[in-house]
Amino acid sequence: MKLGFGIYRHQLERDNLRFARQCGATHVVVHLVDYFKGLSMSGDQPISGGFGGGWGEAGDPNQLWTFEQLRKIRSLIESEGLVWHAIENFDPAHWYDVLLGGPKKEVQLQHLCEMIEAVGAVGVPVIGYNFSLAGVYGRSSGEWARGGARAVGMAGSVDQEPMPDGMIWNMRCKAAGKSSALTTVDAGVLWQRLEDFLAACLPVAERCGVRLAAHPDDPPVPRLRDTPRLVHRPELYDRLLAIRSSDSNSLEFCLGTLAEMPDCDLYELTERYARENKIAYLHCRNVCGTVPDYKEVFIDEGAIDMARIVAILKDCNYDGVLIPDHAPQMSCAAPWHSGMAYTMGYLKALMDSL
Ligand SMILES: [Mn+2]
Repeated sequence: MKLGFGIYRHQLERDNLRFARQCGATHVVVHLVDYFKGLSMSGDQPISGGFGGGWGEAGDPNQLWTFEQLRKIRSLIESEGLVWHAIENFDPAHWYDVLLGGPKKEVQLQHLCEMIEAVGAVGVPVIGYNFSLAGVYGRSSGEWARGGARAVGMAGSVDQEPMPDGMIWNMRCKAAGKSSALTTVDAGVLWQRLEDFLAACLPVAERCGVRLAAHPDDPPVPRLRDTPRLVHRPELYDRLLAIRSSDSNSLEFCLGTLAEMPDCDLYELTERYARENKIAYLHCRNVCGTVPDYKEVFIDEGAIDMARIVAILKDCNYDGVLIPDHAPQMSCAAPWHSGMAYTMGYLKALMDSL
C-alpha cells in the first residue's frame, strides 16, 4: 500500500511536487484538466462559480494528450523522486459526445483510444474517469469541519434545473452545444453510452497495460440537473464492473462519495473490491451524513473509521495507492496546503502503524 498525492493541473510544477514528497507521498495522481480555467482565483481556489454555476472552460477538443507532453510530465515527476500512478479525468472537450451520444461520438472514442495508447506508452498505469453528464456539482460550502474549517457538502436540496447549452461535466464546453434531448434522458440510455465507451476503450487499455478506473457520481444522487447519474448506489459499481470482465475495468474507489450513499456498508465493500483486485486507487476523505444532507469534515472526524479501512486494505494485501481527496481548509496563510498536509500526515501515520 502506497501513499500518493493528487496534483491539479494549475499546480503541476516543481514546488507542489516537493510539497507532496515532503508530506510523505511516493506516488502522484495528476489532473490534466484545468478545472478552473478562465475563473478568478483566490490562492488555489476559484472565487465563484463560472458559467452555469460550474467550473471553468474545458480544453481544446483537437489538442489530445501526446506521448511527448506526457513524457515531459513524467520526467518532472520523477526528478522529484515520485512515481506517476494515474491521470485523473478526461477533459470534457475530449469526450462530450461520448457522454451525450452526439454526432462526434465515434471520432471522440477514437481520440480516447489514441490518448490511452499514449498514456500506456509513457508508463502511467491508470486513468481515472467519471462517466457523468452533470459532473461534480450541487454542493455548497460552510464552516462545517472541526474548529470552523471551511468544507463542502449538501444542505438538503438537489438542483434539478437543467444545464445551460454548452455545459457538460460541470464545465463550459462551447463545442458541445448540447440539446436537452441528449441530457434529460433516462438512466438506461446513459448506461448504454457507458457500455459503448467501455467496449471501444477497454480492449485498447488492456493491450496498453492501462486500467480505466471509475469514480462514483459525486454527489451520489439518482438525478441532478435533470440528468441521470450512474453510480449513486454501492451495488451500481457491480453493474459497471459486470459490463466487461477485465483487469482494466476497475475502480477509482472514493470513500467519501460511497459513505454519502445511505445504507452503504463501506467496510464490506472495501474488503470485497480489494480482495477482487478491482481498486486502482482510493480517494480518502471523511464525511458526516448522507445525501442530500452531508458535510465533509477532517479525515479523523466523521462517519468513516479510517484506521479500520487501512487495516482492511492491509489484510487484503492491497498494493495500490491512497490519496487524499479534498480536505477542509485550515485557518492560516495556506488553507488548502495545510488541509492536505494534515490529511497526509494522518494517513501516513495509519499506514506506518500497521
Ligand atoms: Mn472522490
